[in-house]
Amino acid sequence: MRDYLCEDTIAAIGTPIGKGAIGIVRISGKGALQILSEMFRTKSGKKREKFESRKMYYGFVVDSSGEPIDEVLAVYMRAPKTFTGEDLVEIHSHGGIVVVRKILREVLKRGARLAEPGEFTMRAFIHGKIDLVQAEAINELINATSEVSAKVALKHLEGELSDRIKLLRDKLLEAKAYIEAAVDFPEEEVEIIESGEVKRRVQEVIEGIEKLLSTYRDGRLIKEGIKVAIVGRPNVGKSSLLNAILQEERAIVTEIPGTTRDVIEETVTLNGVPIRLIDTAGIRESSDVVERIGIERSIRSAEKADVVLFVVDGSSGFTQEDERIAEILKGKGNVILVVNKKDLGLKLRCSEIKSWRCVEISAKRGEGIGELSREIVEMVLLDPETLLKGDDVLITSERHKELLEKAVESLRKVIGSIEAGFESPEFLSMDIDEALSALGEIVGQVTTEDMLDIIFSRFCIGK
Ligand SMILES: Nc1nc2c(ncn2[C@@H]2O[C@H](COP(=O)(O)OP(=O)(O)OP(=O)(O)O)[C@@H](O)[C@H]2O)c(=O)[nH]1
Ligand SMILES: [Mg+2]
Repeated sequence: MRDYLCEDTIAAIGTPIGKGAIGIVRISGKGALQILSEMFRTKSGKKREKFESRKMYYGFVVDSSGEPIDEVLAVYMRAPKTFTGEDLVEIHSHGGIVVVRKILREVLKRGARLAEPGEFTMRAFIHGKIDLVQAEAINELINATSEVSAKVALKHLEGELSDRIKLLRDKLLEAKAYIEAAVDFPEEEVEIIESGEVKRRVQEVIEGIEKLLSTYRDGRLIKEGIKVAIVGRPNVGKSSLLNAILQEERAIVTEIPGTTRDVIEETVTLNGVPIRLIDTAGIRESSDVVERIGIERSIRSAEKADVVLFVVDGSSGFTQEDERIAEILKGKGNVILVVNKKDLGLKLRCSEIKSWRCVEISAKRGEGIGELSREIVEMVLLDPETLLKGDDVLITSERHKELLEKAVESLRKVIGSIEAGFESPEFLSMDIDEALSALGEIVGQVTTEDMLDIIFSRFCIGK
């Protein structure tokens, strides 16, 4: 159970479990220093009376019977100038599962509790070290799979999105002050509301929020990766294309039609942008139950994808089976026709294709893959160059998007009421409060335990 009052001392392993040069156990809370003092011995085997804050100490940690567990470097950081805002201890031991776990076990025996996922970061938030957007950004940064997504997360961590939200909140508070004046001076009420000051400010906030909302599509693509589904009839070279892009033999390739039965997903970075590549079962009429399930999944993948690579075997032209797949993909604006097997000579050329973007490739020889990558990134209108350099703050979280939408909705009501000229200032004020509270929830000025639970349970233990 998470402790929102932060009364107990928490501990966890902060490094990945496995072999490594060093492993780190972190302890946060009132008991951290006491635990370190009990476990730590100097090189000559003596207990240490005093630990200065932010100083590394070399020595040993011992178990309850005084047996050494490992040679370590340990640091104590005094509250409140620490990540969590509490007393924080780190014990750096040799990496590897046995030693680090043993140290953690000893720490727990001495009164610490195993931290829940994200609990260190949650304490940082509760103690006002970071706001909620920054807390979420830490997780985003840890989970970033591409340079661009790491960069966007870092901007959030540095507070750029939080600042933007704060600015919008401040402007709304100004608008609210006008409304409150109208409540306090009823005889001037009409004049105050009609002066346009409230409306102008609310309108500006709506525009600011809408600008942020318009970045969500790019933000989501960057964070989650562009979903690219490879579909087509059997044997056209879909799995070969997956392998060519990944530059490894990930999927089984054979000359037997119907080789791929299930959906295979792999992540790769193309031009700095994360891509989730999805290889699917070849689509055809089939009486085989397993294959039919696979085909249904192929069609579903195509429906859910940001980009669909419709692969055909250019050496045999556009067949009836291809026609049927084209029928399924009709009307979708995100399809790239991939004419494969160029090395065998093509009966179908991209110059004949009007309705789709088209690229000629040889998956077997790895030809045309660069051009195809560019087409994919271009299709979703992401420009990696600008994204990496750009100063724009992008929103990447669905939670933020929903709250921003909620705020805009309330503010539109305010504008509507002012224009209709019949709402009393108290009602206007209530709608502005709703918007303020939605914006407040983004940065964590307004929170509930449930909400924190959902957010922090997505973190790993030890962060
Ligand atoms: N010459 C040539 N052969 C290719 C090319 N791409 C794929 N092939 C061959 O085509 C056959 C089928 O390739 P796969 O990649 O398994 O085709 P698939 O579309 O995944 O097939 P299913 O999984 O059955 O739907 C294999 O024998 C490949 O070696 C290419 O660019 N040129
Ligand atoms: Mg295949």
